[in-house]
Amino acid sequence: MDFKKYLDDKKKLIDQELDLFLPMEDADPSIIHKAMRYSVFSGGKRIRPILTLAIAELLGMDIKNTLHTACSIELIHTFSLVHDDLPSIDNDDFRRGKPSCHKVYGEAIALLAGDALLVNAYKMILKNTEIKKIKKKTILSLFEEMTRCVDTENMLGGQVKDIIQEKIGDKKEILCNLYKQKTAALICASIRAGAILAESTKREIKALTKYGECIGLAFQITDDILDIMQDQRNKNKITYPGEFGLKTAKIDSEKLIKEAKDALKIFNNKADFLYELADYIFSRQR
Ligand code: GRG
Repeated sequence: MDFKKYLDDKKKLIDQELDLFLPMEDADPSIIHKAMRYSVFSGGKRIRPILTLAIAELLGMDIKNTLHTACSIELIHTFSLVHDDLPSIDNDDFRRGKPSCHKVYGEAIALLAGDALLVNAYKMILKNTEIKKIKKKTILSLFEEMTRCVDTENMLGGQVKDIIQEKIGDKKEILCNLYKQKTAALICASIRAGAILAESTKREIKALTKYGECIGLAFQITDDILDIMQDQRNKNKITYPGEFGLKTAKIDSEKLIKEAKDALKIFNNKADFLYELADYIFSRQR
């Protein structure tokens, strides 16, 4: 398969759908809508929504019926980045090489734009009610999946741990738990959302969850490795390569990628994209 073309084609579909769905820039009050669109269309790779589409497609679902759910995931991702960059959290002036949302629109508007992106993620899940083929029960399961992912047991809790920097206990365990909550949870939810939409079997969802957990953890370790190699490291933060060295971080990340691929065995040769994506996560440059 042409992996790059697959990514590009799916990214276009996702961007079109997000553009159709998000309030127009001039809708009153325009400043928040400008801030939301600025953050959504600032050059993200769309890995998470592409995963939702790819899984649903793998399980036999028509891609056009998966776009609302995929875009909802991207809106949650963007909300988390806007809030993460705020001066009171990570205080990052740049995101994807461009000034971060609060640098352009101010802290108060960036905070509210993040809130609005999260609310719009839920609105987008609700849009699935317009698709006859999607059962109400499935939409409820999607709500449950997203809520569990954002809640304090996952992203919000991970973000809190990132701020308070727990020091008591086993360092590897502390860091891996934080990464699972902060980063892997949304990657895993993107995958599980595709499986939920396609009404997958328990065996399929178990295998895909394992795949998601492994690539999710590898994704954050690789992100930290790239921070060090590209000299963008936050020296106040404990990270996997910072604690255990670049070599160990690379070895452990590679092990996770292998574990992820092993989980795909039940799909025989149908999961080409997922194998390639696992390799891409480890070898990407950003
Ligand atoms: C109330 C602050 C608050 C929030 C929700 C902020 C938060 C909880 C969670 C965020 C956690 C976070 C920022 C994790 C980092 C994940 C990560 C490695 C992001 C980069 O992902 P890419 O490379 O980004 O897919 P692009 O730019 O391609 O979209």
